[in-house]
Formats: sequence, structure tokens, C-alpha cells
Amino acid sequence: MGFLTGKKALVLGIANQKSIAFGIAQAMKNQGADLILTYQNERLKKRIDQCAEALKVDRVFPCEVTEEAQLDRLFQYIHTTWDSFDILIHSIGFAPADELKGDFLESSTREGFQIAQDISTYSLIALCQKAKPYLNHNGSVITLTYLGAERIIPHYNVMGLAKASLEAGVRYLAGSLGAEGIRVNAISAGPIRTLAASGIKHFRKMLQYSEQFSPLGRNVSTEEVGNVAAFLGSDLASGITGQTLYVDAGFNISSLPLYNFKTSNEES
Ligand code: 0WD
Repeated sequence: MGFLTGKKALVLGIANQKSIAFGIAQAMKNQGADLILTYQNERLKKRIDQCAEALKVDRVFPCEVTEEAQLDRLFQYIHTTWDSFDILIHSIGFAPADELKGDFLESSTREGFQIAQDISTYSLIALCQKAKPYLNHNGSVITLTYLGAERIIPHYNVMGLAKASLEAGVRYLAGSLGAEGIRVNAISAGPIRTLAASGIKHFRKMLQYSEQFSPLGRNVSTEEVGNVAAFLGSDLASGITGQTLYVDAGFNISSLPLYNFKTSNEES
């Protein structure tokens, strides 16, 4: 028996077994949740089938989040399969590759901005609108964000703005859904090598920096993010809504690299 026994969780955003959403699905499964996974399109079908097999999940359903009709079909499927459900995981982000390299001012375009906002941020609002009739009291909505929402991160560019708007969206959605007893929170994860991350220029350097600057002196894993998502999805987190929780080995509180200052007594 885990702390999610009896809970039903819909997980959007698995591309492969390195995806953060895969770590979340695994942690939720370990805690006893029943799962439905979605995949973006047929190109990813083989991968999602492998993920579902690894997780011992037998329900996968297509969902391209920019298509209203696909969202409607997804919740029709949820309704006929489960009637209602408890946890919605939104682990989706996208900006055109050209926006994620170079100087922010020079590489930003109107189209890139609109795409990043639509896929990374508006999709959460659309999902909450469609999910509301089927989400149980004590339900929990969880999305994934990044420190680039609040600080300048090289090459993160227009995604930083999308994540800032996503985090504001979490607060507004928490306000809208609070009356139904539904909580909405974001997890701000440290950098993790995934398919989406590979699109960010110099990502390897980001991993090295976060390892050096974070109080824990290391990066985080999808398992660690998954465990926090499982907690947020559970009744253990019943008093938490509208928050951004950091799962980043403490990187967000750092300024200078601690390891440089851990020296012997003779040095001043
Ligand atoms: O360092 C990282 N990896 C971090 C990721 C640090 C902090 C936050 N995040 C966020 C991302 O911004 C994203 O919101 O976590 C979320 C999940 O990202 P991920 O696990 O790092 O990346 P990935 O494994 O690629 O999964 C994201 C998936 C897409 O994969 P690709 O790479 O093929 O775009 O989101 C899905 C897709 O499967 N996705 C969509 N699904 C439905 N409709 C759409 C769409 N339009 N676009 C992307």
C-alpha cells in the first residue's frame, strides 16, 4: 500500500524513459496510483508503448495539446475509463530550436514567443478547463517549471518567459480551482538530461554549473522529481496550492560556488 493507493493519475509529457514525466509516472505507480499516459503523436507511439510496458501500465492515449479536439477526446476517454480522476501531470514544454541559442533580444521572434506560450503555458489552462468536470475533490494538478522563469539563464530565452507565465498561471489556476478543493502546483526542477533539454545550447555546461553551485553539490534525478510529484499529488500535501517547489539540490538559493570557499584554516 502506497500513499497514492486508490488515486487515478493522468500523465502528459512522456517522450521516452529519460523524460521527467516517466520518473513521475514511476514514482506514482510505486505509491499505488492507477495511470493513464498520453503521447504527443504517432512518431512517439513506439517509445510510449515501451514506457508503458516498463511501468506495467496498459492505457495510453494520443494527445497533441494544441488541438482542442484531441483534448476533448482525451477527457471523453478518461470519463468512460475512470468516470473521474485525481491527479493531472502536465510535463510539457516547447520552443522552436532557433529561440534557444544566442542572445535573447536577437533570437526572439513573435512566432517563437507565441508557440512557446501556447504549448508550454496555455496548454495547462486548456487542460484544467477540460479536466475540471472530471477532477475529484482533493484533486491535484502539477506542472514542471524551471529557474529560467525568474533568473537569466543563457540560451533559455523565450522559454524563460513561457515559464514565468506558467508560474503565474499556476497561482491563478489555484485561485480558480480552490473552491472545488483542487490544488495546483509547479515543481521547478534542476537541469536533467532529457530530449527537451538537448535542444538548449550548452546544456552540458549548465549541468556542470548547477552541480558546482548547489548546496548538495550534485544534480537531481527524474526519480527525485517524481517523488515530490507523488507527494504533491497525494493527500499528504492537502494544504499546499499555488506554489512553486524547487527540486534542484538547492541551486536556486546559491550565489557563489560553496566548494571554492571550503578551504583550510591557513587561507583567509
Ligand atoms: O532540465 C530539464 N530537463 C528540465 C525540464 C528542468 C526543468 C523543467 N523542465 C520541464 C520542461 O520544460 C517541460 O515542461 O519539464 C517538462 C518535461 O520536460 P523533459 O522531461 O525535460 O523533456 P522531454 O522528455 O522531451 O518531454 C517533454 C515532452 C515532449 O518531448 P519532445 O522533446 O518530443 O518535444 O513534452 C511533449 C513531448 O512528448 N510535448 C507535447 N505533448 C503534447 N503536445 C507537445 C505538444 N504540443 N510538445 C511537447
